[in-house]
Amino acid sequence: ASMTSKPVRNQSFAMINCDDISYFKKILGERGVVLEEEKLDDANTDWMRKFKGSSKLMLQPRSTQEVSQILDYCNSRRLAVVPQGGNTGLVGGSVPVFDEVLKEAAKLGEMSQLMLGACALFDTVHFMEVFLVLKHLDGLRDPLPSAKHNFYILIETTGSMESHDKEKLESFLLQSMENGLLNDGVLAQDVNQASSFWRIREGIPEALMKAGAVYKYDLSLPPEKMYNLVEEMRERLGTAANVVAYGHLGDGNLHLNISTRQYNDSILSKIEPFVYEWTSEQRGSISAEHGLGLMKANKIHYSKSAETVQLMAAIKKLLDPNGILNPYKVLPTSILSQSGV
Ligand code: S2G
Ligand code: ZN
Repeated sequence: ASMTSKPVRNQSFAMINCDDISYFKKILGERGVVLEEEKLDDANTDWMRKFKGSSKLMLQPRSTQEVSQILDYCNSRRLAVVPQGGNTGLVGGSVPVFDEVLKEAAKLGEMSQLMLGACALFDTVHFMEVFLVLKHLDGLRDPLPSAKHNFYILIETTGSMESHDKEKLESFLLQSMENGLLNDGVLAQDVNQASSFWRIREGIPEALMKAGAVYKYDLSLPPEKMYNLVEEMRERLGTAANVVAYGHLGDGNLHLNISTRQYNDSILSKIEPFVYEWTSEQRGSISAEHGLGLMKANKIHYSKSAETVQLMAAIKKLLDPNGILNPYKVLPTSILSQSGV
């Protein structure tokens, strides 16, 4: 079901032809040029199965040199390109809108080594990840602990001395229970128990996907206001939908998920533009983690001033003068066409 009115295809973009295919085969070899319908079908469809493109070609470069040859050629031919990593995007940013050429990043040797290095760095840096699992998780009953408190918070810290971390968390837990901040708590005794806690948390989006249609809103809000929005949405939707919220408290990030059996526009009209207006009134952001993609390209004004959006379009114009890179995304089509990208 379309959740976003589709833009009009930019007619300044060329359509691929057989000369293009032969050129790409020359630089990537047969293995680097994917034309099979089934593989393309997967790459054209996003993780939520909400957004679908119609690309007829996926390229698999294995070096930054091949990437640069592809982009240079596509730019000269005005072929639009969608770079794609794991295709786990949630706002229609990772898939083509029309027949844009798909450029898969997964095969990039040195790039993935670079990324792995960055993740290793992540492990040695102090970070705290918490989340609230709010009530009304009926549809997710299976994976959740039997004791249904209203809110669950998962705290993970890491540092250079495990015993010190454990001590800190133990005293935090005891103190918080003594002063009534927490009703109950449990401390993972080893990495297996820690991962089983994460499995509960990370199972929520999966469970919601299995429960039917999900209207997802990834918002930055003042933590003290987060739950007001959940309550307001429950008020607006009543029994027509299950309002579920979780997220990253430390980042002020609420994942508001509205779950129904199937998509329908009357539910959508009760959610939008209300949820964006509400967020804007709290001076929050309509995207905290997932980006704007296609879904929120025309919503950026709820969180960014006109001057900022103009500046973003000017930078895009500088770096991508023909606007071939992942078109129709992030910025409003009106601004993109004004700046000629
Ligand atoms: C999360 C991923 C998917 C979702 O679980 O923290 O960022 O449902 C999300 O929003
Ligand atoms: Zn998240």
